[in-house]
Amino acid sequence: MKAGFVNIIGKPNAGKSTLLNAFLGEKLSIVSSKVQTTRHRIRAFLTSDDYQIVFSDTPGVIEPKYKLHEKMMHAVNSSLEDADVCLFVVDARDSVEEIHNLVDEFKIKVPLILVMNKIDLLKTAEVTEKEQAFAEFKGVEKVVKVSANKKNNIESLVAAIVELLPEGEPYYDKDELTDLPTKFFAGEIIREKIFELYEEEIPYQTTVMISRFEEKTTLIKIVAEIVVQRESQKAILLGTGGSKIKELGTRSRMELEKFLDAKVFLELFVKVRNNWRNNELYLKEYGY
Ligand SMILES: Nc1nc2c(ncn2[C@@H]2O[C@H](COP(=O)(O)OP(=O)(O)OP(=O)(O)O)[C@@H](O)[C@H]2O)c(=O)[nH]1
Ligand SMILES: [Mg+2]
Repeated sequence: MKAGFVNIIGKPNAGKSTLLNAFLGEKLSIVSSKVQTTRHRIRAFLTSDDYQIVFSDTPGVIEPKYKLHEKMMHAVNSSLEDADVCLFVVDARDSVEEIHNLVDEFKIKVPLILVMNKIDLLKTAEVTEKEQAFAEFKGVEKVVKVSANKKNNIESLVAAIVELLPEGEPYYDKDELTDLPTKFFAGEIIREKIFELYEEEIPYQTTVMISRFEEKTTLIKIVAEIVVQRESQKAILLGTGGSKIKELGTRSRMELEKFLDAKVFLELFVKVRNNWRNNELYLKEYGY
C-alpha cells in the first residue's frame, strides 16, 4: 500500500480546485473564473485498494495585501511542511520565465510534479514546446499535461503521484472524503455563488458564516450570514428591492441541495463588519 500527502499549489486561477475535484470525481472545492477563490487549505482523500492520497488544495500564491491574505498564504506554507509530493499547477498559457521564478522561489524540498493544466486552450505544438521547457526546470521530477475541467489525462497524473509516494498504511478510513465539516462546504458554496454573481471587489470584500445548520426529518435548515466591510457593499449585495440577494439565495440553495442530496431551506442575512479582512478577531470568528 502507498500512502501520503500531496499538496496542490500554484498561481491563482491555475485550476487547482478544478483539479482536486477531477481527482475525486466530485465537486468539493469551489471554482470560479475569478482569482483568489480558495481561501483555506482543503484536504480531501482519494483511496483505492493500492493507495491513499491525502490531497491539499490551497489558495493561489499572492503577495499579501491585508491580514486575510496573510492567513491564506499561511495555508499554502503550512501545506508544504508535511508534503510527500507537491503538484505545482500552471495554466499552460503562463510564461515559462514567470513559472521558473516561482518554482525557484518556493525551494520545494519534496518531489515536484509540474502539472500543465488547461492544455485544451493551446495548440499541440505550443503545448509540446512548453512541456520541454518546463521539464528542464531544476527540481521538477516530471511534467504531466492535463485538462482538469475536461478530466483529461487525470489517471496518468494519479499514476505519476502514486509512483512517488512512500509505502505506508492509510491515514483515513476508505469511506472518508475529507476531514472538513459539511457546514464548512455549505459556506463555501454560498461564497462560490457570490463569486459568480457579483463583480469587481464585492467577492473579495465578503465572507460567509453559517450560523445554523439543522438536519430535520424532511429538510436541512441553513442560516448564513454574509459579512461585508462597509454599508455601501451591503446595498450592492441586496440589489434593487432585494432582487440580487434573492437570486443569490436561489442559486445557493440549488447547489446546496445537489451537494447535500437533500431539500434545503436557506436563509441569508447581510452584516456589516467594519474592515473585517484586517481584524484578527473577526478573521478568527470566520474561520481564517
Ligand atoms: N479551459 C480550461 N479551463 C479550466 C481548466 N481547469 C480549470 N479551468 C477554469 O479555470 C478557472 C479557475 O479554476 P479554479 O479551479 O477555481 O482555479 P484555482 O487555481 O483553484 O484558483 P484560486 O482558488 O483562485 O487560486 C475556472 O474558470 C475553471 O473552470 C481546464 O483544464 N481548461
Ligand atoms: Mg481554488
